[in-house]
Amino acid sequence: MDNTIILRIEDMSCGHCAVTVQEAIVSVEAVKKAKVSLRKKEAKVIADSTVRTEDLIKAVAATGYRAFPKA
Ligand SMILES: [Cu+2]
Repeated sequence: MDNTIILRIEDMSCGHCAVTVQEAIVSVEAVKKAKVSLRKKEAKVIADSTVRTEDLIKAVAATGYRAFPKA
């Protein structure tokens, strides 16, 4: 079963930021797909069940942006 995780992303200011965040999220092993919306300040992540939200947040943080879990 796949998990869908929504993250709130802070500090993005343009399309490049969104691409950077998206690539960081996709680089996390369990992630299958990620879609980042600059307008909504949100990332929608499809991942397998082994995914850990904190790993996603860490991957985003490593690129200089902040991610927070969204219910
Ligand atoms: Cu930017």
